[in-house]
Amino acid sequence: PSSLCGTWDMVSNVNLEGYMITLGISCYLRKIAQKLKQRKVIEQQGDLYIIKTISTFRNYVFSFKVGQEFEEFTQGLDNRHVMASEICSLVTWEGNKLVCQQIGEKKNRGWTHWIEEDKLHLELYCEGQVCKQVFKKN
Ligand code: RET
Repeated sequence: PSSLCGTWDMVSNVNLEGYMITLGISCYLRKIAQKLKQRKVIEQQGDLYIIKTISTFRNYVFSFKVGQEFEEFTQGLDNRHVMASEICSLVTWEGNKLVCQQIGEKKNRGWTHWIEEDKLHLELYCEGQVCKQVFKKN
């Protein structure tokens, strides 16, 4: 599959609001997050992936190895923690899609990244809410 690596600028962002509500993110933070043009920087160092969500307000960075469970702390988002494995995340390839399941307190939470027509697509989902984002190469 084509590489996800690179710097990607947001072109569309549908239903971030619904996704953030299911995560219990405050109204104040949701209003800020809505207005941000996010940038996604995806890097690969050997089998380690680093995904950076960059904005003028706050960044969210995490890293993982495909196929290896990892503990995630969604700092600055909904601040769910790893202690007692509240969230345990696992990223795998499903065909050309990079798929993450975030197993924890929230049901049916995760995301999927893939490339389609030179665009980076990201679907974020949680408890029936789906946020759909598209990024173009910077
Ligand atoms: C920002 C700004 C501060 C408030 C919120 C944000 C949301 C970030 C999200 C990032 C998700 C990243 C994922 C990447 C997967 O590859 C923009 C940091 C709420 C929802 C899942």
